[in-house]
Amino acid sequence: MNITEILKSGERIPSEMAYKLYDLELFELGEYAYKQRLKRHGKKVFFNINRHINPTNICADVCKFCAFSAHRKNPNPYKMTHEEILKIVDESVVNGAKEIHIVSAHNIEGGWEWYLEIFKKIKDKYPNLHVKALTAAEIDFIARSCGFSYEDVINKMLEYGVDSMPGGGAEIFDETVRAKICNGKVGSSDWLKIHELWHRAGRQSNATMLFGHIESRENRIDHMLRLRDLQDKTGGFNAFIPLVYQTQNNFLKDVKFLGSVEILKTMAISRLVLDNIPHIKAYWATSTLNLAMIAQEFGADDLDGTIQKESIQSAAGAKSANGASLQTFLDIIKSSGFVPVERDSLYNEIKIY
Ligand code: V47
Repeated sequence: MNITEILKSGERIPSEMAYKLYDLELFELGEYAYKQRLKRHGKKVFFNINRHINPTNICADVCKFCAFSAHRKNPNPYKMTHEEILKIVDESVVNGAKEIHIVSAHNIEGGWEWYLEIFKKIKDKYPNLHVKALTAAEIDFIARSCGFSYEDVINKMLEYGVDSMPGGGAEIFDETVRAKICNGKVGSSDWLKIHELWHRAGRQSNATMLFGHIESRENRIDHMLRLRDLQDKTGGFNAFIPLVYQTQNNFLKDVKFLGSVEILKTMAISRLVLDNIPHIKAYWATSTLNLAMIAQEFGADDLDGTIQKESIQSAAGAKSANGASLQTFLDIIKSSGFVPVERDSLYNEIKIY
């Protein structure tokens, strides 16, 4: 069978054939990806009411794509106290947040206790608030800095109340590209190993892919296939999140903005290749809300959340610093002919609007 026949059949795309997907036209890819999306989720567009908190931007690593960490293009270092974090959590709960998404830079001043004890404080005060926290990159950093095994850190996460893991730090798994863009950060096989351990502990997580910088199309397919292999083993990934690289205030030179056709092709291909991951998230902070809505017709079914405050992508040029309102989500989803569905962090439906 050739690639079009495989897509028509709806069978799994063999790994070697997945590399041919980018040769197809956007609308052909979109048609197959949309069919898959409709089969799984109908016309529902999922989102949650959440708040992102980034407790520090002082980072031991120097990822070239990052504009968030404090460096000479962003000379504004900060580190929050637990009291400051709790105050933000209090405000977020008042504003209706059901999930707190906490991701930090790599900063061991304060020890592992500073990273983990805040989760216990949040859960003691708000037992039903979902804490999505600690990327595999942070877990690797804490383990290396404190002489822990990955299992040690994961056991502490379970003890201190982390509910699920975000998908950050995956970047691009290809080792050559990785060495160029984020040398010294968690390696690809360790990123996958940490998620595997988390899944084996009975918990769920997401997986990201940062694209649109110096990676090739082949690198993206390879990234998706490595995730598909792990998901076959564990089933623990909820969502795949292709993050569109934002180009400002960082140290990756000569990168041209990808353009919507390539972004939508990548969304569609991820829906087609990742036949075992239930959700494809068009993270509106990196794609814009408009393109994230168009992506709903090219395989995606989720937008992430209202966020309230966003620091990582907006530092690099995205227009996401102040999040989006619930009403904005409802208006754009409905006017695009889809059905807004507020979900919890694990994709249980809370309200269909
Ligand atoms: O891993 C850093 C990315 C990620 C840039 O799990 C950039 O639900 C674009 O992982 N342009 C952190 N992206 C954010 C993240 C995330 C976001 C939303 C939802 C979830 C989830 C996870 O941000 C990092 C990195 O890949 N990032 N710099 C940039 N210039």
